[in-house]
Amino acid sequence: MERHWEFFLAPYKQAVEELKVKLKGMRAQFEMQGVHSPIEFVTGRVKPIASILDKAQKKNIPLDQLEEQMQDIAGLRMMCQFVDDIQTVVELLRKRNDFTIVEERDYITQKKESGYRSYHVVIRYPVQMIYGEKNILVEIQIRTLAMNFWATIEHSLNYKYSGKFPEDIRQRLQRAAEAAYLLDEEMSKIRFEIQEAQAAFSRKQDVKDNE
Ligand code: 0O2
Repeated sequence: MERHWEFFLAPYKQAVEELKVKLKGMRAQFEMQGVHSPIEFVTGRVKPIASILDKAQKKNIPLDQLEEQMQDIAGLRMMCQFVDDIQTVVELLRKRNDFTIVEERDYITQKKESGYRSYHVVIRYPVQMIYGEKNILVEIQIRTLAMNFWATIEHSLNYKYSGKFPEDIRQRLQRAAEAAYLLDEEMSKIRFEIQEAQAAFSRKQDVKDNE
C-alpha cells in the first residue's frame, strides 16, 4: 500500500477496531443480564482504496476533501432481529458520550429507490493518535437480518452489473426487498413467542454449561 494511503487510513482502521469492541460490548451487556439483546451481531470495515476512489469520482469529491465529504470510509454495521430493535439501538447510540452524532438517515420509513432499507447514523469519533487527537467521520448502518440479507445480495449483483441492472432483475430485487420487509413484519408479530423460546433455550444452555 502506498505510504500516503497507509497514513490516511490509519485512524479509520483504529476507529473501526475500537468501535467493534465497544458495540459488541453493548451486546455482551444485554446477554450478561439475560435479557433480549437488540443487537444480534456487529461487523466493521475500512472502505477499500479502490472503492474510495470510485465513489470520489462518482460523487465529484476532491481527494483532499475525503475526510469531510466521504462519511463511510470507516463503517460499522449493527444487525438486529426485529425492526423495533433498530430504534432501541439508535437511542442507545444517542446516549453515548464517546462520540457525537452528526447526521441520521432513515432509509427504513423512506426506503431507497433500489428497495434498500437501513438506518444510518453518522458519528464524529475521536481517535487518539501519537501526534494528538483526530476526529473522523464514521457511518453506522443499523438494519434487521432480513434487510442485511437483501442488501448483501443486491450489493454483489450491483458489482456484477456495475449498477446497471437488467429490468427483470431490478424488478425482482424490488419484490425481494418487499418480501424481506414482509418477513420482518411477520416476525415482529410473533416476537413475543420467539423471545420466550430464545430465553428458554439460553437457560437450557446455561444449565448444560454448568453441569
Ligand atoms: P459500500 O461498498 O457498502 O462501501 P449514495 O452513495 O448517494 O447512495 P451516500 O451519500 O454515500 O449515498 O450515503 P448513504 O446512502 O447514507 O450510504 C451509502 C452506503 O449505504 C453504501 O455505501 C451502502 O453501504 C449502503 N447503501 C446505500 N444504498 C444502497 C443500496 O441501494 N443497496 C445496497 N446494497 N447498499 C446501499 P457504498 O459506498 O455504496 O458502498
